[in-house]
Amino acid sequence: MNGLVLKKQADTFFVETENGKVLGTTSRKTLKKDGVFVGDRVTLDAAGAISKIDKRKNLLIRPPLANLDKMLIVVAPVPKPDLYTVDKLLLFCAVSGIQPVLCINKCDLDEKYCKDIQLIYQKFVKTIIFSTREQSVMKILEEIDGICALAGQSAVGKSSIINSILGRDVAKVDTFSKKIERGKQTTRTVELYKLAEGKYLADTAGFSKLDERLLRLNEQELKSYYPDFLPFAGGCKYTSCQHLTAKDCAVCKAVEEGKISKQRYSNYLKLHEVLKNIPKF
Ligand SMILES: Nc1nc2c(ncn2[C@@H]2O[C@H](COP(=O)(O)OP(=O)(O)OP(=O)(O)O)[C@@H](O)[C@H]2O)c(=O)[nH]1
Ligand SMILES: [Mg+2]
Ligand SMILES: [Zn+2]
Repeated sequence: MNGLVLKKQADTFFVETENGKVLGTTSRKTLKKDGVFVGDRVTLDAAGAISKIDKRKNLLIRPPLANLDKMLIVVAPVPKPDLYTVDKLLLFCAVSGIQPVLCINKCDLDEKYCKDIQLIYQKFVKTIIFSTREQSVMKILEEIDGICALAGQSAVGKSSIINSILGRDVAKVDTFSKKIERGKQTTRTVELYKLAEGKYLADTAGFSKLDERLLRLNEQELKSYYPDFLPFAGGCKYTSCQHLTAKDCAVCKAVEEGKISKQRYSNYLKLHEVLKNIPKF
């Protein structure tokens, strides 16, 4: 029998089987316990234990999740958006071949602010605005296909998205914290929720650290992952231009003229500096 691993708790794996039932099971001794991940498509033996893991499309270590098709990057007016994290996540998606969607939540608080964020990103990434307190949260469901994961700062409303779509409280939400500006990291593990047939969404504790794959990136390659820079890059005097100084650089000029977001550009410089200073081996 085939199945999909939805959750791991101590030594138990919760697997959705072909007939839609969820089984709590273990893995056969021949498979290492830490070798089975949420998102794995597996075969169960006659006793119901995991005996084989299908070849993976991809595997993330932090959070531990296999076969990711899409990443939903969540931001909101509160807590104050950290767009450097958003840009790192977009870079991570580009480098890993994962499709990103920018999900701007809590539009009930400040719709204008949400639209301002949308303006920065909508030219090069699919962007939706909604609130988990309104019917508009269902826009998320349209974006989900296969295995998707929620990413973003603590307290932006990732777990609330799952609860609102399912219409019941399955994912833990922080309802008492007054410290919403910082978030309390209420969600600490990865769990895949089935929202509809073929639509799975993982609640995660976020993807805040720079992934190893990003750390291996050469700073000179960085510019090729900025789809908003590309239309202007042809105008730079040198093809090797890394868009660091205004002299002879068409990307810098576009930033000056407001055609590229200043924030995106300053985050690019920040990441460029980080990557440049990491010893490569
Ligand atoms: N006003 C408003 N508040 C919301 C909305 N969605 C979520 N919240 C609130 O935001 C707070 C944080 O929500 P969570 O769903 O726990 O956020 P999270 O992203 O899962 O946070 P972590 O698990 O800590 O990463 C809660 O108090 C929610 O009630 C929304 O659309 N509008
Ligand atoms: Mg959460
Ligand atoms: Zn340039």
